[in-house]
Amino acid sequence: MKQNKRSNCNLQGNETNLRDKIVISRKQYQIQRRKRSNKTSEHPHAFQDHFNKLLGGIRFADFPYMSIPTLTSTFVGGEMAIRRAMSGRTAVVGARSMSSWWRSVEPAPKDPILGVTEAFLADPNPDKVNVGVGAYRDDNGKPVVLECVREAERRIAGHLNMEYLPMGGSVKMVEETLKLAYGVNSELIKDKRIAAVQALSGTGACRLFADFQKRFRPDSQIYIPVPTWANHHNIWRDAHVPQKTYHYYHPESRGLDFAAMMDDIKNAPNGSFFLLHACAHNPTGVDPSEEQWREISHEFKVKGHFAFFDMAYQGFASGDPERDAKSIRIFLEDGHYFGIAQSYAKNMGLYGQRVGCLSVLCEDEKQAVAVKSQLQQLARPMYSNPPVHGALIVSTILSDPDLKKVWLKEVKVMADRIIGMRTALRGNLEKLGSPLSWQHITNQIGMFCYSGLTPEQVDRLTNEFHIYMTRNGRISMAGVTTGNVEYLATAIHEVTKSASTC
Ligand code: PLA
Repeated sequence: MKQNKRSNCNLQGNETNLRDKIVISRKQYQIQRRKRSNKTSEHPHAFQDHFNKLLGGIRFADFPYMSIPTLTSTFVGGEMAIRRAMSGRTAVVGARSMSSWWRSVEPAPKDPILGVTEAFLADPNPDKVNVGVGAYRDDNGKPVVLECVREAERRIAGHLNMEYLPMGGSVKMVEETLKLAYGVNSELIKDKRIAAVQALSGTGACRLFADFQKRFRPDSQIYIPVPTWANHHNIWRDAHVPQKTYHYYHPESRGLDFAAMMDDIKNAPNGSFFLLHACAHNPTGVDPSEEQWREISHEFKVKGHFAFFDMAYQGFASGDPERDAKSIRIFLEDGHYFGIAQSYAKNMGLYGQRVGCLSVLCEDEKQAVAVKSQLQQLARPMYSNPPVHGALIVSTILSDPDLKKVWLKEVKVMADRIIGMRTALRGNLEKLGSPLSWQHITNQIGMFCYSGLTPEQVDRLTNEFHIYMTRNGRISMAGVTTGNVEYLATAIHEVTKSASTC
């Protein structure tokens, strides 16, 4: 009963009335109290409980730490403020109200990518195949720890103290990371024109940038390609940056819709923010050619747009991190100011270590110092400073030329295995006599194949063949092995053979 009362109460009251009510109520309460004998032992929340009757069931016993002005402004601030206030009260609220705290919380929808992993893990079938999340597997389907990482761990072992890193993370790791994106001999790095901080992998770098964008360009929006990595939408939504989209994929040709993309770039208001995938576009596996990147860069210059590169797969497209940085180098040549999110999840296999970097190219050192300090200030109340272990692994590998060589070789092995699996998957489908064209499997690059399978076909693959992938038809090629490629091809053939196109 009490719970219903609370949830029904109208909190959007008139501020003056409410304040008056509270003040009057306090006076009445004090008078009543004085009348009582000193012997009366009062419940510590008696004063706040007195308010309950006044304000339709809100239990002020829940807010004993609040002064009257705070109480007033909180409750006239609307339901959101109430929720905030209540969520901070976990420790002192009596058990009697606890069941009502989260009554209005509905289960969140399943994540379209990580939800697939959950469903896969719950399936007891021994033949199940997971080509959902983009996590690299060896040809036996096992997760891989790179040899360079193992060696770095051996070197670190016993030498690591557990002190906090600075708010901006490991300076050494950040420096090495910038070299990968901007070039080993970049003048910009030497001139200290890049504001850069260690980030919680690629996701954290994107989010930090989105928050930075909101804080310093509060009226801006972000242009996001169609389609894109699903989490991009969540990231900019939660940073309260309005989203627009731009054309990217052309379903009929299974390639880039370059003309429509260029139109969208031209038609966007001057000085717009654009999210670009630096290489190995997720989910389509379709990247602009070098020539197209040059045209994009030129148009960005004309329009004064800001490019934010998400570079989650450097090395995974071609097998060479240098080549995969081509888009960025083209923008550098053209003198842009841009931002980059970098991640070591995929190219160093450090998924769970959450190590990455956010960088923002600035006009001069002074500006870079200011921007970096603001990025740190954004990080401080969120997670204070980033974790140390993954950063140390990265800096150990990249600052030792021999170990770096081992890494480069291993990246190439991973990319090549994926390229080999593309050929095998296409070959198997053709061998089965599929009437459809599967050329796009080998044309696309990076971790994913945007197969063209419909959500219904994907559902059949899951329900009938225990093959798990995202419902947009994205296949993580990193999960395909010589052991399961035939099974995968047979199942795909089975669900597509009567379709005119896939
Ligand atoms: N940006 C893009 C384009 C990505 O595809 C991913 C990961 C990230 C950023 C973030 O990676 P990180 O935070 O781990 O560095 N995408 C994965 C995993 C591999 C995921 O969804 O989180 C995917 O399966 O799409």
